Amino acid sequence: SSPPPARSSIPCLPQLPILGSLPWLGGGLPPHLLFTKLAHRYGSLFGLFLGPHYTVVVNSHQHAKEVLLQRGRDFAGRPSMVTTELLTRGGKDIAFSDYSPLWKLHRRLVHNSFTLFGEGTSRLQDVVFSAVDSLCSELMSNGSRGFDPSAAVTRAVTNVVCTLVFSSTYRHGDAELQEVISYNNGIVETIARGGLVDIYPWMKVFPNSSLRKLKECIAVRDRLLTRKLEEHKASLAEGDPSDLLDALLKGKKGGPKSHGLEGEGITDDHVLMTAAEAFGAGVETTSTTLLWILAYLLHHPEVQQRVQKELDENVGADRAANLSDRGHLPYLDCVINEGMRIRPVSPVLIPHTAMTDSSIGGHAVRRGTRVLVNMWSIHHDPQNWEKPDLFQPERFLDDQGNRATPSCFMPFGAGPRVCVGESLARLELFLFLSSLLQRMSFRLPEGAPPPNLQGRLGVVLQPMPYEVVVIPRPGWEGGAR
Ligand code: HEM
Ligand code: PLO
Repeated sequence: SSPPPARSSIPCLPQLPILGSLPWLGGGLPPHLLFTKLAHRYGSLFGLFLGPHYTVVVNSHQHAKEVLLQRGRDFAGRPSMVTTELLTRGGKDIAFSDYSPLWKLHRRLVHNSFTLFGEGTSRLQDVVFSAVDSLCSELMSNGSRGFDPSAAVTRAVTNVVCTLVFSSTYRHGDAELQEVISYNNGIVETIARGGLVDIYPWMKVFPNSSLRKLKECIAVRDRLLTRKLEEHKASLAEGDPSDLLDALLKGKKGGPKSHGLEGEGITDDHVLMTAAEAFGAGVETTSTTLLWILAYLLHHPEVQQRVQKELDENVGADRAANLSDRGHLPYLDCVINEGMRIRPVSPVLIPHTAMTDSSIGGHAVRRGTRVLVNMWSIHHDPQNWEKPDLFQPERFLDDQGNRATPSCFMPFGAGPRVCVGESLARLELFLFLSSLLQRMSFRLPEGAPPPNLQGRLGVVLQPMPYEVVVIPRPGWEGGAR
């Protein structure tokens, strides 16, 4: 119905009706690797048809900056997808909702609430500390036995998010906590098996059983969150909000009228979807990043030792590291950055769309075009990084030993759609890793192979399961101080 998109001179893969470029995509590679390979053949900026949808793929950091920053507004739209429409009640969330004045207001409200609860306050730190204490004792309870750390890490991160969103803290084995974890796992398994880019929509007919499971998990999620929401409404008091739900309920009262918006503005549905998304985004990404970093530390014991030396020299063993130590722990920051560079959990970000006619690299791009930013290829481009496939945290230090962050490092995206949880995530990563490495060392179990680093793409890029042995460091045998 709509006119064919202007392809101008962006090189484009061949296409057939209905199938689009599918026959030329080869078999099986996940999108970030497939696009990196195609970029060698077609150039770093190329187009293809995903079914009927003309899609431009950006593989260089210059073009990524145009799309995300310089013309960020033009490309701040999101395409509509069947599964995410279900997940978000038709886009009443932040991440999958198309650009609109209401989305902007909503995003700002969420951002302000995060600032209130996380960034810069000691509250988040206390919340993380208590989660870290139980994580440490849980990890150490395995003695010298090898075990898969992922369940414990997920539980700890989930606990942090539960406290921030609705002020609940759970003990190990709590039924409600288990419910949150299991519905979340169910959604993760069914929503996007090969990333958020549906490359093979025509072959991979979404099986009915998956759709049923997705709907069931969403129903469990909604029941739990609705209950929390009602409790919060009933107890909403004057004064400072005590968690994200409180803050959203209060912010919502500011109302759309005062912002000159038509319609109903921010509704209960929006509040609910935001809470749900804070969980999904907060848990999957942060726990996966932690597991990637642990996997690399098992491959590089010398890096682990250097972090521990930095902690010993700047914090000591008498107290837990805290946020005020961050400035004195540059190497730990480098390890975190290098982990997110070499294995970005969201390797092609979330799909963007052009909201108006615009351009990339001087080539015209029509309104409605989908744009994928391949952060994987930017983070592995030998023009940006020396030996990009090696794990070398020092690359984030300059000659004087100070932190240096190259502008082609964008694990959280950039511009109007940049991750709203970035500071929260960085805080959590810092506090979790500093506490863990201060208290214990991670080793491979006797005779076990080091973790497979290839990764598998679900809704995020995850490491394959692996096992560790933890060894308490002197003074921390009991897990906590
Ligand atoms: C979006 C990365 C943690 C909430 C994104 C995007 C990336 C990203 C790449 C998409 C940017 C784009 O499409 O251009 C990460 C990483 C994290 C992390 C690497 C941790 C290591 C979090 C946390 C939260 C969060 C802790 C919230 C509690 C969101 C939301 C969006 C988003 C709501 C959608 C923003 C929008 O579309 O406007 N994140 N994220 N993220 N993230 Fe994160
Ligand atoms: C994870 C499962 C949850 O139940 C729902 C959910 C909400 C937000 C999504 C998240 C899932 C996966 C990771 C996403 C996040 C938004 C940003 C984040 C896609 C599907 C990124 C960029 O990785």
